[in-house]
Amino acid sequence: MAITIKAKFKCSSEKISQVPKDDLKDIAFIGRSNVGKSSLVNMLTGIKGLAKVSGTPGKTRLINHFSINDSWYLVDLPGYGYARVSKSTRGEFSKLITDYVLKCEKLHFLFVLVDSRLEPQKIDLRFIELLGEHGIPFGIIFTKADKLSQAQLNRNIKTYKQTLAEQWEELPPTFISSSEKGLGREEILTFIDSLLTNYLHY
Ligand SMILES: Nc1nc2c(ncn2[C@@H]2O[C@H](COP(=O)(O)OP(=O)(O)OP(=O)(O)O)[C@@H](O)[C@H]2O)c(=O)[nH]1
Ligand SMILES: [Mg+2]
Repeated sequence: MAITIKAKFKCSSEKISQVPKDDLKDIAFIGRSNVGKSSLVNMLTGIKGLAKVSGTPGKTRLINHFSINDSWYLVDLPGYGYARVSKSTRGEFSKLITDYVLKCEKLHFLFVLVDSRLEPQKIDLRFIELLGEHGIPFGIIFTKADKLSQAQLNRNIKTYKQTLAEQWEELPPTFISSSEKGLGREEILTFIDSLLTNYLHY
């Protein structure tokens, strides 16, 4: 049975001092520009056009909060790894991203999206390493699964896990998604539910 949720746009923030001040928890989505973060937000909420999607990387520039069932926030973040971001961007990850991910107390869990078609990308591995250094709880979602065969998908995920295993004793939870096909929706929403109701601790 499809899970129905009530989703509403709450606000866009250009700095972390602007994020909602209530005590609802954030479940956020990050990854390289164009990996499919905003598409996944739309697929999970079931509302096309809730988050803006574009074929051109760098579409999402702000931190976008969407309230879900009035009880938690789903957060669509700007991507990293796209060269033409603002001039004030220093280093590989923008201040907005690092401020939010490393300092924002609302953040409860972060999903890092990686393109299931590609071999492990250095920038994603460096971002994941940063999360590890700061003890940020995260999982990985392999996106755009509709674009490759089941055999190729399995091969790529196996390679990814082997790469992570070189750095990590215990692998993070992983998920497979296709926003085109609705794949992964139930599994991801059920996992989020368990995070929020404390069945799981990360
Ligand atoms: N085939 C396929 N295409 C997808 C999927 N998810 C996203 N796309 C396409 O990938 C492109 C980028 O999607 P977005 O959701 O805007 O990506 P984003 O990660 O939010 O990008 P930025 O906001 O620029 O960082 C769009 O052309 C989407 O239609 C998917 O599951 N399958
Ligand atoms: Mg986006």
